[in-house]
Amino acid sequence: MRIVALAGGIGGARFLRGLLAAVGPQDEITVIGNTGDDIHLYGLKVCPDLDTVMYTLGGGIHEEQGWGRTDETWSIKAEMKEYGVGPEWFGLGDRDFATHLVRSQMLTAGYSLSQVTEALCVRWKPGVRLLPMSDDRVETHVRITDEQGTRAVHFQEYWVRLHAAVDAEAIVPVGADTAKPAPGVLEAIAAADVILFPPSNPVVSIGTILAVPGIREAVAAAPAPVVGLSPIIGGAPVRGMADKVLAAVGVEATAEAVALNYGSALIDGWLVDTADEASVAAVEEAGIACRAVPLLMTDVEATAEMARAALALAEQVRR
Ligand code: FO1
Repeated sequence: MRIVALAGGIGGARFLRGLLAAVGPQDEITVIGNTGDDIHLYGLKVCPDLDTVMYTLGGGIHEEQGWGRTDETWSIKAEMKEYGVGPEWFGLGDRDFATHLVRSQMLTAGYSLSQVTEALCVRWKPGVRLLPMSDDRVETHVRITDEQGTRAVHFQEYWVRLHAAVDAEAIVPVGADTAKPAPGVLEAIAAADVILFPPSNPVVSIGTILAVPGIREAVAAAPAPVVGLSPIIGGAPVRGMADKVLAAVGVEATAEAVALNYGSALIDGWLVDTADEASVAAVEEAGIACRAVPLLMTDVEATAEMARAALALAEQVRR
C-alpha cells in the first residue's frame, strides 16, 4: 500500500512513528513535510519540521522535548552569546547545528531542498520517503499587535519567543502563492492508496502545505481516500498552541470545527477522540465519515492503534 501523509513537526512525527509500527515492510510511506516553519539563522537554513520527522523516525530525537537532538550540548550557542549574537530565544544545539551546516552547504552548492533532505536521510534512515512540500522558500509570518504596535513576526518568534501569548491576527505563509510543489509531491498524491492528515496543526502545518498551489487541488482530486486525525481533544490542542492560530483563521478549537474547516471536498474521513464522541454526528452530517477512538499518542503502540483506525476508516470510505 502507498500511503501519503502531510506532516508538521512533533505531532506529525510521533504519529508517523506509530504509522510505521502499524504497517508492513511492503507498504511505502511518503511524507510531505511542512517547510513554512523554516527559519534562517546565523546564515544557516533551519527546517524544524523536516528535522523533527527525520530525527524522530531515525532515533535521534530528544524524546521529552520532541524537537532537537538527543544528548545535545550547547557550546556554539554559548559562544554566540559571548559575541552578543542571538537570537537567544531559539535553541540550536551543537549536534543540531551540524545538520543545518550540511544543509546550508549543500544549498549553497546548488542542490535543492529535496535533494538535501534526501541526502540527510541517508544518515537517518527514517523508513519513509521524506519530501519537503516545496523547494521554494515559504515562511509563515504571524500578524500581532503588542506594545510595539501592529507588526508581522516570524512563526518561530511567535511560537517560541512569545509562546503564542499574544493573539494572532493573521497567519501569512509568505511565498506560498508562488511556490511550486517539490518534485515527487503531486505524483505521490496522485499515486497514493491512502492519504493521511496526522494530528498536526491544521493551520500552520497542514494548512501551509495545502497553501502551496497545486497540493490542495491534488489531494481533493486524488482517487485515494483522505483521512484526518483531530489534533484537538475536548476543545483543546493535545500539545502546542493550535487554538491560538485557529482563532486567527476564525475556526473554533474543536474537533468538529477543524473537520468542517477541511471540508468534505478535501477529507473523506475524520477521527475524533472518544472524549469528542458527541461531535461524530455533526461531522457525518457534513459528509465526512467520522469515528471516535482514543487519540492520545501516549506510546508507540497507542499511536499505532490510531494509525490502524485511520487506515480502517480509509478502507470504509474508499471512493
Ligand atoms: N521549540 C521551542 O519551544 N524552543 C526552541 O528553542 C526550539 C528550537 C528548535 C530548534 C530546532 C528545531 O528543529 C526545532 C526547534 N523547536 C523549538 C521546535 C519548533 O519551534 C516548533 O515546535 C515547530 O516549528 C512547530 O512545528
